[in-house]
Amino acid sequence: MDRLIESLEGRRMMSTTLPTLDVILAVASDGKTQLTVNNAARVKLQQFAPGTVQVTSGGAQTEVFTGDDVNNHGTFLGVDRIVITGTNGDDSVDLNDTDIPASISTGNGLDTIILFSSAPTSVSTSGLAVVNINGGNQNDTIIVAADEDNPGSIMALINAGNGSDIIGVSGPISYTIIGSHGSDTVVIDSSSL
Ligand SMILES: [Ca+2]
Repeated sequence: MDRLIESLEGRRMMSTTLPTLDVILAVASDGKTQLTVNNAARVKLQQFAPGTVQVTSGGAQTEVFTGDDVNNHGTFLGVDRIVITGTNGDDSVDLNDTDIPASISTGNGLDTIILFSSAPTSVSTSGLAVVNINGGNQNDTIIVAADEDNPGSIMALINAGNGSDIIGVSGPISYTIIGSHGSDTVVIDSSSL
């Protein structure tokens, strides 16, 4: 029991150094319902198909949480677009199931961006989801993976920015990679393209 308490205290101390996550759902000037996530130092977004998680009406559902249940930021309905902005520190951004167009910018720092499409029957009224990723300066790790059963669902525009970046692409994805300055490592799993 003593060891469990020590472990929890350690996690709490680490979280105090992170900036406050800022999550806003609002209708943008173009009429799209935009989910904005600012100060995304350590954030994970998971989209579920309608009806799978406490949904009472149709439309896209996105759950946003920081990876710690204590900081669960809830479920958001009717999201047309996701805009994620990190910090100038080291960010970790996970976006799962990406049939909603998204933009991810993580600024400076050693950032890790993981994009994974996991829903074989994801609902999309707009066709291809276009995901813009901008890793910013310094050494970033960017992974984009699509589910084998969900071909053509992601079109990724990856700008790794300066620094020695690691970029991985896997699955049936349309992608464009801009490495910018620095010695980048690009790994393409083309077996399923
Ligand atoms: Ca950053």
